[in-house]
Amino acid sequence: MAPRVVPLPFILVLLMVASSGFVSVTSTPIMGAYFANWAQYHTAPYTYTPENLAPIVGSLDHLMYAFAYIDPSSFAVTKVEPKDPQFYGEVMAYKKTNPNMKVLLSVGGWNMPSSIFSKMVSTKTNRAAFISSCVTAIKTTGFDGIDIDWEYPCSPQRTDHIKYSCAQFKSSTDAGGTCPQDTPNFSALLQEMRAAFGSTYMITVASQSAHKNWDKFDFKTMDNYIDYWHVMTYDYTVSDIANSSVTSPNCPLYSPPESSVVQWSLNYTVQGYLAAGVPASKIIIGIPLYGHTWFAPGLTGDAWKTYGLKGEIQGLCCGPFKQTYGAKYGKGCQLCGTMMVSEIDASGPQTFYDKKTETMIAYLPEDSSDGWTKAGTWITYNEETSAAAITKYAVDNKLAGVFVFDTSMDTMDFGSGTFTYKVSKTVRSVLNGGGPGPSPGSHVCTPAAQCNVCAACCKTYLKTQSDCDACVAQACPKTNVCQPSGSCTVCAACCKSYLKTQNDCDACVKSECT
Ligand SMILES: *[C@@H]1O[C@H](CO)[C@@H](O)[C@H](O)[C@H]1NC(C)=O
Ligand SMILES: *[C@@H]1O[C@H](CO)[C@@H](O)[C@H](O)[C@H]1NC(C)=O
Ligand SMILES: CC(=O)N[C@H]1CO[C@H](CO)[C@@H](O)[C@@H]1O
Repeated sequence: MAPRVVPLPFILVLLMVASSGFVSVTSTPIMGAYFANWAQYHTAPYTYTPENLAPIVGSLDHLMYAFAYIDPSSFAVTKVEPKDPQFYGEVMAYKKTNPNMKVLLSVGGWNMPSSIFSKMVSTKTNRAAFISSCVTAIKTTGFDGIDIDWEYPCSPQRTDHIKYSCAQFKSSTDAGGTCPQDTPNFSALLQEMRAAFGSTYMITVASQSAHKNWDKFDFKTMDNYIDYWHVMTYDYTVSDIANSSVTSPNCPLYSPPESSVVQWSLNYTVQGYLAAGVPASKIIIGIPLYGHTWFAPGLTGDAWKTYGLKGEIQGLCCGPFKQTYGAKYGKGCQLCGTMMVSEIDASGPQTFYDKKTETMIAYLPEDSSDGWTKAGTWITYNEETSAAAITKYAVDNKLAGVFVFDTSMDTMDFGSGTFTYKVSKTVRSVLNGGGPGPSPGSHVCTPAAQCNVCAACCKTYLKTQSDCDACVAQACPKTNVCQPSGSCTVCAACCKSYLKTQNDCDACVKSECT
């Protein structure tokens, strides 16, 4: 190749880009996860507290503790659950295991009235009260920053049905946001937060996936003050509302072709953000660890392997959700029309991977073996294959990373009652440049959705299992090599800089990587 003369301005631009930190081609993308403080109320064996985080913290860069609220009169950030102070300490203690993990306190969430946020941001005095309470919370607990989850600026009036169990509800009326003032006021909050936080503490914003809602963010201004956008790229459709009768995907990577169903997708949201000027290097996309369920009994053959099916009102949810299209609430999560990945696994449904949307469809032609989920339950969800495809999309589009919502919903080993985190570990593995983490003892080549063998063997021409096994035997190192600065050939959970010796590495692999 002839040497090329690179014009000076181009070099200057490169240097500027490199020094501003916006482009960092060598760093591994970020893996984030939300910890849910209400998962302590999941029924056994799904009960979830900070101790259950142990097998996954080694894979995480960011952990968001969800949620704290805002006191409606003082505008101070406040705890929600009685055990929060204890849990804060337990979560923070994991920084000894993974010193690089940043822990953020996430404020808001769907159940916190939008009107409180709207009022908090409306005056400089209220904002200052909130910000100083955040600084106090950070200093007293050791949080690395604050994640703002306002759902959402300019939201309409609504009634929140807060679910504690199928039988127990609290309903509160949310006056909604204030339009158009919420938009500049939110930016003002972030600007003042950044002034108070300096560069020491992080600020992230959990943001909207529908155009009509993200339009209420002043992206360009807000982006000056925040570290990352946690884009909530899920719940494109839900079933626990009165008018959602048609089966549709929860978190499709690409829009399904069926014209009767939701035409939004993760790709639509990400491309929309990019077009609106949000830098890819600040976008962290979300993968839900739960599915939405409809009741569509009597489907035979392949009839269930599609979207746009007409659901029926099953009537097995409780209270205000009884007349919605959500199928019976998950046994552990107790949420109408929702099943956690662990609950879906436990129900043992038929599954079909829909390549067009890169999501899984599941169906129960008969009552589940655990006796909970009824015949006729149709489920849309994201498991390992889907998570790998979405994570690969994040990598290919040079996004900042991926987060999961939430850790309590990932896979479990029901025998031992421990969480196995198969979906989260897949995300980590693909972010690290590998395929999904190896399932014990088997090499599975599914190149289209990444494969769970070493990167050298993720080749599309490896069509059969025996080709795959042969490639693995030849190309993939047989010993566990920890090279955290480059790529290591062990599962992501063991790629830690403090694993200095081969023995430490092998011991970690033995305990963490199956
Ligand atoms: C249900 O109604 C809400 C409120 O009118 C509307 O925004 C939403 O698009 C409707 N959903 C469906 C699936 O028709
Ligand atoms: C992704 O979104 C962009 C922008 O909306 C669109 O042009 C493109 O076709 C989408 N990709 C797929 C595979 O649907
Ligand atoms: C910066 C800004 O636009 N502030 C507005 C916040 O909202 C209040 C009322 O809701 C307005 O009076 C402010 O002008």
